[in-house]
Amino acid sequence: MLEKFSKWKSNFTATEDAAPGTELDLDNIPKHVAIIMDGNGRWAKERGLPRVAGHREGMKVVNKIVRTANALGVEFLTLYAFSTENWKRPKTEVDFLLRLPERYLKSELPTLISENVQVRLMGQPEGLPSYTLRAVEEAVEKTKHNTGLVLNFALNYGSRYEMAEAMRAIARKVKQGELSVEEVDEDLIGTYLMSGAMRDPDLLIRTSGEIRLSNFMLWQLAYSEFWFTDVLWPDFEAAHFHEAVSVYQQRGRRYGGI
Ligand code: V07
Repeated sequence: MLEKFSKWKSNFTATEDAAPGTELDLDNIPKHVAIIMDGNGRWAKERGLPRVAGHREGMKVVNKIVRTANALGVEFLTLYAFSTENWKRPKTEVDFLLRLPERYLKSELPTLISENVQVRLMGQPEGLPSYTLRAVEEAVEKTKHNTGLVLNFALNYGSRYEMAEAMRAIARKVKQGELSVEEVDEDLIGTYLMSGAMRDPDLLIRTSGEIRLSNFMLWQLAYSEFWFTDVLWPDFEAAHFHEAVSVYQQRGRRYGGI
């Protein structure tokens, strides 16, 4: 089924509709999309605003993209919200960032619930302030039976740490005789990662022109398509998401089955 994207088009503003003629194959939507939401600080700097103003604006975009992904039928959306490296930033910025989950959920949790979204957390809970954890855990709890889009927030997440933790857990099992060395294969390692039973991302999006992974889902992104854009995260629109999906589908059509 190749369907012109007119059904949702009417909901978009002129600026959002910046990819004219984008046709999306609704039978080939990437099931898991992961996003590195970069460029909030630069967006603010360009406007003479404090960095935190960019983060606040970026939070509004999260909302928009959750809606877009859900409408397209994406099953998993993983958002890199706070990395283990982000602790190096000025304390005022870190404090502001770690208040955002609470702020976001205060206004959006009822909508997420009514839209059948399931919230999940990926990262080290230890080290996060109690107000951050409390807010996210409440959202996880209240949406755990929802069957729609899985909205997976990477918070205090680092991929190498995640892999080291998995190795330690596996080594412990082997040492205790609960697991044989031969049983340690790629599938088993995958289940020990924080992404657990989630399928690997089909598509990675990174905004703001940086072409690197920055310790994000190194294992899980082994076979994913990557799409990079210079657009800063606060300027990211539904049309950019559509463009990424469109590029993903073209790549699939070109190389699939060869
Ligand atoms: C954060 C806004 C998006 C751009 C990237 C950095 C700033 C939403 C959340 C969030 C996290 C967990 C949750 C609900 C919402 C968030 C942080 C930063 C730390 F359950 N946006 N956002 N968390 N930014």
